[in-house]
Amino acid sequence: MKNLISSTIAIAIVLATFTSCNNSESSNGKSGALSSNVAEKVYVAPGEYDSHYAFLSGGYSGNLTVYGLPSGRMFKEIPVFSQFPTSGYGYSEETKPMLNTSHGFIPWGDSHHPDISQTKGEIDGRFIFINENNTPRIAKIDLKTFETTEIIEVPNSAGNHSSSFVTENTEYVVAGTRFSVPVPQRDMPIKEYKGNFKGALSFISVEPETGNMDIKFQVLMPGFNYDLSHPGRGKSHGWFFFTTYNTEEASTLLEVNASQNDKDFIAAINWKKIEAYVNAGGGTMMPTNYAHNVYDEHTHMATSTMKKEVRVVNPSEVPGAVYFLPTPKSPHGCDVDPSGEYIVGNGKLSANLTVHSFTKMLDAIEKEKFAGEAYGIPILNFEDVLAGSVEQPGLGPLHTEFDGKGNAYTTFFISSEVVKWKLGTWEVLDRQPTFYSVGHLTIPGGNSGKPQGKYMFAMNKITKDRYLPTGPEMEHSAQLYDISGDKMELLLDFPTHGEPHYAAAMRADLIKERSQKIYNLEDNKHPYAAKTDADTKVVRKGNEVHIYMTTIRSHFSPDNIEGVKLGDKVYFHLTNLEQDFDVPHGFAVLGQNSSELLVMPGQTKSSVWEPTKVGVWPFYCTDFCSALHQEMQGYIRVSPADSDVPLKWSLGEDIE
Ligand code: K7E
Ligand code: CUA
Repeated sequence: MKNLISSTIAIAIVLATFTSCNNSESSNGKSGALSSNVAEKVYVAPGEYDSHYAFLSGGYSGNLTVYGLPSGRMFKEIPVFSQFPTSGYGYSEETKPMLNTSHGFIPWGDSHHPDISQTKGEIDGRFIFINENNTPRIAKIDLKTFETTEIIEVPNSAGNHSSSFVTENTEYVVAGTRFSVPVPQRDMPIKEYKGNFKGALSFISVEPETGNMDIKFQVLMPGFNYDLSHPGRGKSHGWFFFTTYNTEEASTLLEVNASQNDKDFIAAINWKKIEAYVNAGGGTMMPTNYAHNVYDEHTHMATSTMKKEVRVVNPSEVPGAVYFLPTPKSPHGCDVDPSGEYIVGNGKLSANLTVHSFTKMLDAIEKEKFAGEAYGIPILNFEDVLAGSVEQPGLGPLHTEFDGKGNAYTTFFISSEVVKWKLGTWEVLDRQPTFYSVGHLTIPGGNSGKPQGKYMFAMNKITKDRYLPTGPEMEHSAQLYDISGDKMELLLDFPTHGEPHYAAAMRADLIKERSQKIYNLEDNKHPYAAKTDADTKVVRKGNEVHIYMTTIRSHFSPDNIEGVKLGDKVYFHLTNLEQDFDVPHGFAVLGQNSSELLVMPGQTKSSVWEPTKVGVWPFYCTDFCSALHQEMQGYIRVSPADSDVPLKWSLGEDIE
């Protein structure tokens, strides 16, 4: 492997050198002219805007990062599945419920595939969804506020990887399981996996107006690994496609035992048919447990509800809804072209890239030409559904995206390159090295019927020598290419955060116009909000002390508090009275272990503090908000548990 990678790098460097010399327009044969020409293509002058947003999954950071293209500048990290002290997400009383699951409070996640909501097959920029792989969940981020507003746990799933991809009107966000498990979970010998474990494919409905998610049904499939998925679109709208591996149903040493079969499958699911069955009362309600967490932007609070049952459907109940398309060999990515006709199976261990035809698939189903069946699910003949194959395009294909002009772009992990090829003729048109070992790639509008051409970026697993070293670990690296011409042109390297398996990107205009500037203070329905200084107070309820506090440049109200005792649980409820764009205030008190808070204009956030020592402790604003930000501070006095210091608070006068 090491040798392979180093020789790949050597080839890559040779190729890169060759390319630069070749394209150079300068008379001295050096690449200066090329560099400045390329620099112009990614240069966004100070104060000007990027043309595209890119949302990169954070992998094991559990979050989502926001970038601008073509500059590659990072704008924001949106906390999703992980506690985030930068904003207080997952630490504040309001957001803790977002991280609740049937396994209790889980402070982290492993996110892989963001996908933007769609209307009529086009990206609409309303919401972005992302999966959590480890403790299966799907999150929704509202692109008006760039806040995570909903997280739903996915029961009966394990390794929620073939997720989260949306259908062309966002009817569903779909979540498939990578690991099959006993369904329902129970104590049983691992060696009885084969034939007994199940793979749940979950169809989570998205309410058109509100975006509210609900698990409509789960299809309980044979115990394979469901790796990636994509929706049908256009003519194949109503179907969903999942790659599988480990059709051998091995439970140990999968690197050998799951690579035995010459072909695994792409599972084709006619979800419209199953939906109709379910709407007519079909399926079975199965007792289970999963959390559904919703953030309300008026109360500024999240609530977590435990759901008790889920509807499951066995494929045998709905004849004609599920088929298997033989696909060589342990396919990873499952990608559908913008027309909906071609389904690309990226066989990791296959020499050729296999492309299936949706039309041929329907035809073979119509004629009932089956090669056999697996657990009652018909298997189609490979030759009957094959549209064509790209012959020996590279080594280790992982993922494919499309430019909407009839071209496809596939990443090759082992040969470290992106290969452009033509749909229909299957000829290779171009190849460009990546640095190094590319995983996913993204074209804006990638998972839609209307890709938004021009740029493609590759997300690479190994960074090595691309930047100044930062110790043994380097952040992963992305490479931006211009794909508007016949040949791909490398424009830019930029570092990414965590492991950005996949990214969703789109033109900036739609999101930019809808972006919210403040929360309206009048609409604030938080039960502990103080909307004017007159509403501020301190209330004791047994050993709980609730401080209703406001912030405005440049003070807290109140800023002197006495009467708190050891053993008290002190809740600071901060309402930011500002109504100007981008003027948050922060809050932190000495010894606080629940993280600071960053409170947006018009918002209320709460932090709990359990003082451990008697004394007079300062609190301050953590965000440099004005020329007098350093003056934005106060004191809270903590007395012994048996003290009789009365509860008092003030601003601008001494507590007497
Ligand atoms: Cu990294 Cu899509 Cu999780 Cu391939 S996956 S690389
Ligand atoms: Cu408010 Cu600094």
